[in-house]
Amino acid sequence: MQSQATLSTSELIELEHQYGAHNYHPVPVVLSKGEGVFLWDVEGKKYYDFLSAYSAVNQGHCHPRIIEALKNQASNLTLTSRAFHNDVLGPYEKFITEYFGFDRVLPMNTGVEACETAVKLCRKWSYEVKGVTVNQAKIIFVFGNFWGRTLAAISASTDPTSSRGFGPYMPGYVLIPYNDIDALKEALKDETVGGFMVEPIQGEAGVVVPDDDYLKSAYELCKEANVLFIADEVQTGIARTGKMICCEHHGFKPDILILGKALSGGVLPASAVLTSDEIMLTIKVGEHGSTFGGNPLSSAVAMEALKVVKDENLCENAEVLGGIFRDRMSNLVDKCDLVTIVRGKGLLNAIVINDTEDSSTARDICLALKDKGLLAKPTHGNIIRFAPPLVITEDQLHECCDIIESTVLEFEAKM
Ligand code: IF1
Repeated sequence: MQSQATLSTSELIELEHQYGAHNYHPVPVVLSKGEGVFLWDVEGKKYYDFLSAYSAVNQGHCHPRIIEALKNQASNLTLTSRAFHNDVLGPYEKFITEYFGFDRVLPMNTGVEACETAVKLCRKWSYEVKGVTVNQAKIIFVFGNFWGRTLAAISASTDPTSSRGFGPYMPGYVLIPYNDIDALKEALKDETVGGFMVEPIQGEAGVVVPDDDYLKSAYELCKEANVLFIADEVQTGIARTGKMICCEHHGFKPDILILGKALSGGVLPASAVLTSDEIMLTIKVGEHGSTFGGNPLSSAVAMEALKVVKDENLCENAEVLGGIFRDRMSNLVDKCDLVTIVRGKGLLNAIVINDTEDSSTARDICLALKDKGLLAKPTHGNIIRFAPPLVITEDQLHECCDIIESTVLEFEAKM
């Protein structure tokens, strides 16, 4: 076998095909280096990253300060388990709760683990504080939600691709349409409901942005009904939409905040659930946990990753450059028939391709973008999500808009 360093794109893809599960259909590029907004493939070709590992690399690939924090901690202590204390967890818990303005944090690893933790907290609070009959608590989710791949998560999914063939499903879930305040009002009449869990912008569903007043109205209805508003900000959080958390755009703080992805700057898995004393302390000793949850390495990395967000003004950059991006894409909508809609907030945006969901057009455009040095991936057939690292400069953004515009126009000309 040749040394790994000299294997070609096709040889490396073949290894995955032969020895790995076939649960993905990646864009045919094999990356070997990342720095800031750039990625390089094994043949040395350079790309702009317009996916940011689904908003996990908001701070840019291999941010030097975050890598330094990783190296320093890794050479001291990586994992104690929670059977013992360590000298990083307490300072991290103080830092992150003050950073986001909550009483307490429960650290986990992946986004779905944090979301399941939020579901468990909501159920426990429903029984011990709200007084719902034990094992009868319900949680409201919305059509088009995505919060991970576990059985609890896919039990809430309305996407057959996520859920088909994995039943039976978790009970106690109520599904209502997204962005429909009357549907929520009706569902909240059920006094066994303990929580409403929602993404402020639906990422996987295709960067679906609700009406401006939807989230605040939903929050107020939940308050009136003594129901917890649970914000899944795994993808929208940590400056991605132009605020530290997307709920900030709407002037409220959720009862439970779920973070993941960019919490570690994409360096290793780190997620967190933040909430009040009343809610968090319903989970008692031995009732929840994780081998790696809150480990010294991810805690040290997460603190530095969050400091970088503020020190480099990534919220402001996302807000300003996101507006420029949508203006440029709106010009493209005016110039062609192929792109019908641009939508998003901050640097979480998407264009909708004028074709059916099952068409290959969006993927073919992404392949053409790849050839021009920009990496993006379609979501749900005819939608292309554009989410570069938040460290992108205005000049780089315009260069990327030029690439997107020329690629789409050339693609349309050939149709
Ligand atoms: C895949 C999608 C995005 C998330 C929100 C929780 C989680 C996610 C809002 C769970 C994870 C990831 C999962 C990853 C691809 C990516 C994704 F396409 F799957 F749906 F971003 F839109 N809440 N999203 O977006 O976090 O457990 O993955 O750390 O499964 O392919 P996780």
